[in-house]
Amino acid sequence: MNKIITHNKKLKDWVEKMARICKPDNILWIDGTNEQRFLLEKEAEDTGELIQLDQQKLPGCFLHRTAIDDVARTEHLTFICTKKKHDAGPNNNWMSPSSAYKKAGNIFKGAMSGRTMYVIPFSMGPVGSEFSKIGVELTDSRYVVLNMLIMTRVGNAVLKELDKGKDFTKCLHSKAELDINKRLILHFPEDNTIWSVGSGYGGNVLLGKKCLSLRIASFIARREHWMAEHMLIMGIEETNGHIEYIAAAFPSACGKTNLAMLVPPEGLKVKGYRIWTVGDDIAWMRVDSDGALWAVNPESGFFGVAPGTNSKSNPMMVETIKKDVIFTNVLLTPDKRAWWEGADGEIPGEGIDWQGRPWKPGMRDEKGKPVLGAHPNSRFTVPIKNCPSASFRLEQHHGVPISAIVFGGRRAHLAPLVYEAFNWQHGVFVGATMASERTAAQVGELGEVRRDPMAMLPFCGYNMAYYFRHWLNMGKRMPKAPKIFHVNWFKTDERGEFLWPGFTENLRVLEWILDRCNNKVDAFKTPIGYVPYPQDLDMTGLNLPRQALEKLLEVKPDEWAEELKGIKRFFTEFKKDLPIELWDEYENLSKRIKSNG
Ligand code: OXD
Ligand code: MN
Repeated sequence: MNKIITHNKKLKDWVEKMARICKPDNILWIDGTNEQRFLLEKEAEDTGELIQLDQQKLPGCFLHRTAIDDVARTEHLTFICTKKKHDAGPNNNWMSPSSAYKKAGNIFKGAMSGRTMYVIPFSMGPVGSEFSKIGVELTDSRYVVLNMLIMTRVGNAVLKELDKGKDFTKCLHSKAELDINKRLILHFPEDNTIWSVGSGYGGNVLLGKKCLSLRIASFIARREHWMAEHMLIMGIEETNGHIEYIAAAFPSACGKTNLAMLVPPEGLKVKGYRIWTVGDDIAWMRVDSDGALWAVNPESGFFGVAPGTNSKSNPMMVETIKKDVIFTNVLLTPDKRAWWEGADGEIPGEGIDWQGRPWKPGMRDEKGKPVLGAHPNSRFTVPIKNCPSASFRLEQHHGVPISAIVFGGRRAHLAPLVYEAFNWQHGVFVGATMASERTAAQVGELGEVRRDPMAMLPFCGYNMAYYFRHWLNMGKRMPKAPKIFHVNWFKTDERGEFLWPGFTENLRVLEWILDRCNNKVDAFKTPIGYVPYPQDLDMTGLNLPRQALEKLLEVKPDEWAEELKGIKRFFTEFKKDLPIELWDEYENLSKRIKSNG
């Protein structure tokens, strides 16, 4: 054991107890220093866990490859382990804590023998802030340590907080044999504990992220009256220096990261907007003494999807990932750079693919399908501070005040480009009924609607009916609640072409949202909420036919009547637990649609 010793007896006892189960050869406390990081990077290179990339062009950058059956979050192996099954709800897989500890305990037994157990004390949120929570992750993976150093605030400052007696989330991870049949991602919210075994994929093993900051945090947040949400946070600054912040929730693959660091479109350049990125994935929000909702991003890094990242989709990210990056499962070029499908520039003539095999463009597998250089879920991990638009308020203990909450989904029809909820309760209904249509990129029936309330379906650490109740209660605690909106960047015409150009142009919609928050524009009342008058969206420099805009803003009662059936089916799953207010909102929407139909 190296010399960092905490005075927190509970922590010391727990580390010793876990070491007795996992039987590592050594224990190393991670102190957050660069010296220790360099040593670990060197060791990881020696073992082949990391490949160093061209240090002239990509300083501080490395490549890692996971096992080929360990490339994404494994939701079917992810469990919420509460004493009562009912508390996990119909939205989660459930296992009783006793059988979960027993089952995983058997896999953890001796799993770290021949390896070092790293002890990573980390803070989610600025160290010492009222918003923040501390975790300690024990892991036998250097890759996890090096990623946690990017994604969270790690080291002695955190131990000092623990010395004050602060509680912490006990996070235990072992790669074990990286065997999918012995892989479990277990959450014990009642014990403030996470056990993850048998995986090396980021979303399953960087336990500060989805596991702590969403599943465990959502459970704690309900008890402590705050909110842990799957949301980006961004600021929009006007030329007079005034900044308004929004938080937005979209299901995976709907462009959250791109929106969080949007570059204003050419046509709006004269307005001098500047975007500030606070976070791209998770928001922790509290009611502050001013009665408004304030948000921090608990993370300090991005864990972004590589494919499709380029100067058009996300120019800020292209700048961000030029140094200090750990790439996972991308293509390695002969000149030691990282490449992925949809990257800028020319397609490399050859390379080593994400599975470590020689690769050339145009290769096909035995079924005739193109062989990809990078896995579709290949990732990069990079510090937020590398991002040119990183907010100067990232370390602010109270975060940023939120003017608007934006929900969104991928709908070819139905949902207009943007609409505003009538009030908080109606906004909760809008979030609770969020849905996306399956795209060709996913297995299953094309166009099938998948409900993903508040984009939290895979991340809510308890029964979602209680989560909806919590949202309703939070509205009552806020004299200055943010307004709630819904956007849909993905509406298509009869030929299936997108009607809205998206990306940078989305700022035009955010502009309207903020105008509504500041009572600057009127809106058109429809059965589903307030929709913009076409003239209130600034279209300067955008060649969008008037007809397309009308289609984008259209609300069709017959489509909504169909949607109501899906909503009813979904709500019914929660039986009598579903807050009555949401059924009231359902009835009200139904009546409004009938009287408009
Ligand atoms: C993510 C996700 O990785 O939502 O952020 O799946
Ligand atoms: Mn996410």
